[in-house]
Amino acid sequence: MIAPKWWKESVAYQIYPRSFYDSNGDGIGDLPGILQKLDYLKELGVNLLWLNSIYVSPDVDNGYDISDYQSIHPKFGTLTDVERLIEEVHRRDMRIIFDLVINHTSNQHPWFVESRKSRDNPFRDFYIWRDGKDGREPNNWKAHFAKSAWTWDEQTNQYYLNTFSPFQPDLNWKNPTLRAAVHKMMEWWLAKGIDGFRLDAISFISKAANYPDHPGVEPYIFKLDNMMHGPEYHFYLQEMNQKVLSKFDVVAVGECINLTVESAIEVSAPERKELNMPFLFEHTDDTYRHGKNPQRLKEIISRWQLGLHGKGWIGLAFNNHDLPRVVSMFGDDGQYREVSAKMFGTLLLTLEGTPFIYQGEEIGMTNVAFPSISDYRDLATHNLYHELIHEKGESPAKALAEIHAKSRDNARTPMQWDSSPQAGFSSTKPWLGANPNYALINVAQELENPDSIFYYYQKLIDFRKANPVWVYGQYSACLETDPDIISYTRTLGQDQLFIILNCTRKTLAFSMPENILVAEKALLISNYPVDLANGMSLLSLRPYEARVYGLTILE
Ligand code: TEU
Ligand code: CA
Repeated sequence: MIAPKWWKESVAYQIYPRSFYDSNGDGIGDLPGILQKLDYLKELGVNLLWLNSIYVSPDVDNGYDISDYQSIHPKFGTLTDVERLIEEVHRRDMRIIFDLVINHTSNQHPWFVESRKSRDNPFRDFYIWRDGKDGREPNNWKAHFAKSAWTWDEQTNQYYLNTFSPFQPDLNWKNPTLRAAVHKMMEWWLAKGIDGFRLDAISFISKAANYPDHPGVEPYIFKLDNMMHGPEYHFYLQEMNQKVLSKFDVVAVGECINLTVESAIEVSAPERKELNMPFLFEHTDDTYRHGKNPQRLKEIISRWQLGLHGKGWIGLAFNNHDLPRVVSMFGDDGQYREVSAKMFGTLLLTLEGTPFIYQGEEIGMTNVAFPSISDYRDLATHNLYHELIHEKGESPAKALAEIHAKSRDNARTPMQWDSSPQAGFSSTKPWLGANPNYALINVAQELENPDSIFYYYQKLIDFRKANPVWVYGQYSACLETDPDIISYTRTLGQDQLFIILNCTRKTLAFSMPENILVAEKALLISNYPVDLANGMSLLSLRPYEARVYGLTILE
């Protein structure tokens, strides 16, 4: 039996505040806007909110370059707004976790301003400074959003390490004074009543000893191996747990990179006292890089469900603020948008692991295709466009097509509330254009349609909150050899779910697994009308058809 925990039983919802709801007409989502939409989230049924970074920041990377961890960027509101939001969330029996970006700060953080002043400044060792080697950077590491992971600083004639961009210098976690300062800040937030953190890019806080070159010949190489999971990684997580997290009833969700089942167990096994769960990314990494492939998806899902059960825990998501929209990347955002959105919602909410719904996923929001690169705001998007054209020699048209498929701005267009101008998100031009399809895809429309994606998610969430087998049931794969169908059971005591999902736009016949005796009356939820008279035969699935049956195992 898996130890019951509130964060295992929660259904989470990720809010990207700057795109959620603009309450004061400046084109940017804000905290009072979230407050005004709490009842919408309560109606959906989610009970754990994750807010992306809202701290003071020069906003080079949309708040992932923090210059004050304990103040709120004025565009989002004030600390009083935060305290009010925490209170209102708790009053609705919901919980709220904040982002924690502690692998790096902004280059305008006072710590870095001091650190770069002189080599003997008290804050020098809050960051990672190195001499060049043979007149070049200390090694050949490439950054996520820039050519090199090292930036030359003229004030003291040394390089500093920046895993992401020159505006985001990496903190030096080897320095116990730095770690203590981070712990103190974390405790300050937890004392305000938030229910935990999502730890941004946490894998990178420990690098390979002495920052070795990546093997290879190009001047800069983007391989993550040496940049993360270094020798002190688990010590830092155990120390953080022991000094901060263990003092509160909170959840710590790690944005951990390149995980295996084994390394996920290492960070989430309760007896290791590190994090509560990492996010699963293997499925989104695979589809992002190699395109849709139900067979690979089902292999990944199965391996993780079977490998983690009873050993560790995982956060599940099919999209977030860094990824394309699930219905575009995994499903079909054209003819089968609604049924494929519901199908992937069924997959998300019937697996073991805490499900994270990303804002707009519950109404089937899609990727956007802006006509020009100048319509995009994301630092990574502009960096990718530049690299595609100037390093890979691609045409602007081909580069823009790649941007359409992969840009992080696909997930950051304003939440589509209704069909009024700017999708009802703001009374003025938003910081990032609204997806033109907001006239057809919006919350108002969904709330009027009893068969909407919203109400389908609401039903799945209700089932999950009411039935422990949805949370704790042992996963067992079915129809494993079928390349187009993902099917499995979840079993807890005598309760059993049988889930079957057509991951394609084809109509598929299948044979019922021999140990599954299903009567139509056992059907709990489906994304197609159940119409036995007109041919919804038990043994064939329509495009993206999803079914969940509730069974009782007779002794
Ligand atoms: O994302 C981390 C991130 O971009 C990497 O995990 C990347 O996805 C992986 O290394 C594969 O390339 C977090 C935030 O979610 C993102 O919005 C920030 O831009 C980034 O960290 C820097 O803080
Ligand atoms: Ca605003």
